[in-house]
Amino acid sequence: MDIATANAMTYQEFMDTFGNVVEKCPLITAAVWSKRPFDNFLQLENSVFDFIDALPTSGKQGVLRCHPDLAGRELLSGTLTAESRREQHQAGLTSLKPEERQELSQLNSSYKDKFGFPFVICAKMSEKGKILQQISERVQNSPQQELCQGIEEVKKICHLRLQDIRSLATPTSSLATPTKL
Ligand code: 2AL
Repeated sequence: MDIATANAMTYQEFMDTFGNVVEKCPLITAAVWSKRPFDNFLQLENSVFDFIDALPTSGKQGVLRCHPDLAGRELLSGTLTAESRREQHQAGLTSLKPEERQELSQLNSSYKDKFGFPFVICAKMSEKGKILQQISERVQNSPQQELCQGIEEVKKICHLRLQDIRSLATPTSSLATPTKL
């Protein structure tokens, strides 16, 4: 897809395409729509990041809370978003051994008890061993460090989701010249 196609989208098309670039935070996409036209995808991405950066602490915590646990309840019940399912699958979290799942579940709980939001990491840039190591280490951090780190991970996830959308073929329907009868 090219940026001209994104710029030409109606609000609904834009939401259907970009609504989940930040997990379960369509409000961010809805706000960014009014920044069109974008010169390029980097500018679109930066508009998302600027919105997140401008949020107060409670808003950033809210963004983190919209993320499902890794290998958590939603994965087991099949209720993850399509993007999240692909990411968790790619990191090997859909094929954990029972003892690995239990370890991650305990670490997820300890992390949430301490910080009040879930552990967030860009799963596509990690694999299960690294994720277990990272959560064990990051649970020792301060709340401020983890708020910043978690938001950095949200941005990495968003960057890769935007890349996936960009690599989609430009829909021919929006470019096609109407057939003359
Ligand atoms: C996720 C997710 O759903 N996808 C990803 O990369 N990370 N969740 C999380 N808690 O880190």
